[in-house]
Amino acid sequence: EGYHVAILGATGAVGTRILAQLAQSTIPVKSLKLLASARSVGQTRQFKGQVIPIEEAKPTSFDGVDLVLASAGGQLAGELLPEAVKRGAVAVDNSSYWRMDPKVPLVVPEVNPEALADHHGIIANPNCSTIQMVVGLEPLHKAYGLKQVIVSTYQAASGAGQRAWDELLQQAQQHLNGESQTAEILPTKGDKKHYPLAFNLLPQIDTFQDDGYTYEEQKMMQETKKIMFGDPTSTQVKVTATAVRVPVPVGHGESVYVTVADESATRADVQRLLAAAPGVVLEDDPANQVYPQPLNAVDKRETFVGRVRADIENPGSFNMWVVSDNLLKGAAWNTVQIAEELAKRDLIHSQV
Ligand code: A2P
Ligand code: 11C
Repeated sequence: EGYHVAILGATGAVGTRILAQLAQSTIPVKSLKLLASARSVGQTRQFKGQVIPIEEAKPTSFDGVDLVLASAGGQLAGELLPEAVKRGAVAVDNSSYWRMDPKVPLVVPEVNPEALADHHGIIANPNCSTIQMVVGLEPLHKAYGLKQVIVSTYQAASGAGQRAWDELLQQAQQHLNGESQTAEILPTKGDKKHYPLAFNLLPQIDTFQDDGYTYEEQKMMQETKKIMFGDPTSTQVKVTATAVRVPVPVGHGESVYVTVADESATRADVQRLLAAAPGVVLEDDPANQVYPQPLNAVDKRETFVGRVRADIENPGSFNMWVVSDNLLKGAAWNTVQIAEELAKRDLIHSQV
C-alpha cells in the first residue's frame, strides 16, 4: 500500500516545506528518499519520526520511485526528471523549466485539476505569484468570464531562495548597525548587478526580456493563460504584470485589477463569490481594519483576499488585494496538493 516517494531539492527553502507538507498529507508514503547536492550528504532530516539521510541526486536515485516532488531549479529539472520518468516515476516540478511544454500540465488544483489526466510523467507547479492570483481570479471567471487582469506584485525575498532570504536579514542587520549593506544575490542570482533590498524596493524579479518585462512578469502573463484558458498565448483574456521585490521575508502580496464580462457584477457579489471559493479566505472588513497581511499568511495553505472595491468609473472592474505564503500555496503545498489530486485520480502510473 502506498508510494515510493523522492523529494529532489529536499534541503532547500521549498524542499524543506514539501517534506513537512507531505507528512501532513493524505498521500500514503511507503518509502521516502531525500535528494540534494553532494554538499548536503551527511545531513539527515526527519519524516514522521523516522531519520532519513540526504543522498546525492543522480539518475539512478529514481530506481523504484513512483512519485518525485522536485524543487531544485530548472537545470536539474531538465536533466533529472526525464531520468525519473524513464524509470517509471511521475514527477511534480516547481521550476519553470517544463511549464510551457504543451505535453506538461500546469496545475493549480482549485482551478484546473482536470488537466492532470493528460500528463506524460511530468506535471509543472506554476510560479508562486501566478498561483495565488489565479486562486483569486477563478471564482470571478467561473461566475462572469474574465476579460482583463492588471497586477502589481509585492513579493517576499524567500521567493528567490533561502540565500536571498538570509541576505535580506543580513542587510537589515547591517543597516541597523550603521554599516553599508552588501548584496550578492538580490534582485536575482542570474544578473550582473546586485542591490540591497532591506529598506528598499526592487522592481526586478528575475532577468529582463527584450520587451522590457522581467521573466517573472512574463511568467505571470503566460502561466495565467495556460492555467485558466489552456494556452499560454490565449487571447481570451488580457493580462499584464509589474513584479516588485519588497523587504518582507515570506508572503507575497498582489494588487489585482480585474475586469469581468458582466457589467452588473457588484462588490457584494464578488465578496460572496470569494468567500465561498475553495482555497480562499476572504478577509475584507474595512470598518474593523481587517485585510490580508503577509505576517498573518505565513505557514497557512490558503490564499487571503481583501480590499475588494468596484472601480466606480468602470462597471465590471474590481480591485482586490491577494496575499499568500509563497513557499506553501506558492510552492510546497501546491506541489503536494497536486500529488494528492494525482493519487485521488489514480494517475501515479509509469509512463514507460
Ligand atoms: P543543496 O542544499 O545540497 O545545495 P533553494 O531554492 O532554497 O536555493 O534550494 C535549492 C535545492 O536544490 C537545495 O535542496 C539544493 O541542495 C538543491 N540543489 C541545488 N543544486 C543541486 C545539484 N547540483 N544536485 C542536487 N541538488 C541540488
Ligand atoms: C520569486 N516567483 O518570488 C519567484 C520564485 O518560477 O517558480 C519562483 C520562481 C518560479 O522570485
